Amino acid sequence: MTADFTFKCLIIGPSAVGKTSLIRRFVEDQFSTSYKFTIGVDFLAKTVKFEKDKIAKLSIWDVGGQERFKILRRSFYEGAHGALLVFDLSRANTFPKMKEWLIDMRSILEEKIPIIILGNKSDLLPEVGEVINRDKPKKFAENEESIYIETSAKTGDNVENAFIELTRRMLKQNS
Ligand code: G3D
Ligand code: MG
Repeated sequence: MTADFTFKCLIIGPSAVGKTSLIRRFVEDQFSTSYKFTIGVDFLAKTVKFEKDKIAKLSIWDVGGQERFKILRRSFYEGAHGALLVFDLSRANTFPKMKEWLIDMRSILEEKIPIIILGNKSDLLPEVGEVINRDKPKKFAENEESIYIETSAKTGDNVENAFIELTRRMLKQNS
């Protein structure tokens, strides 16, 4: 089957929030703690069925540990149709850092693309408690005409939903 749409999706956010793990969970339905590959920009593709007989192909780009190499980011951002912005529910400082990523992306992309805000590692909430007031990401998402979703790459909770919701928004913007 050929894809009706092909979308470039970015996954961005500070390091160790679970970007690589989220992609792996979504694309391969796996989680492993010994899998460390992010060198440069990773790229994985997956097709998503969004209606009966309709499929979209997502190419998912992970900026990886290249926070330092600003110069590489232009080609990373360019041509993107949507982005998942990730912070870590167990580390409060990752939320403000995630916002800096959005500012960085917007400084390069002229068009306003759909974004989804992800609070990842929701499985740790019972253990670490609420280290960040979750009204904040909720409000932030509302202000950005986005939505806030809590995910766990470890258990798989909401991971597929997040990608499908982004796909839905990219379709809306591009059809
Ligand atoms: P990054 O790609 O954003 O840098 P990684 O993040 O996917 O490499 O994940 C960083 C660490 O967080 C990894 O732990 C990974 O196993 C863990 N992690 C990712 N997602 C989740 C999650 O949803 N829940 C929990 N509990 N842990 C998660 P290590 O120990 O390998 O560094
Ligand atoms: Mg990574």
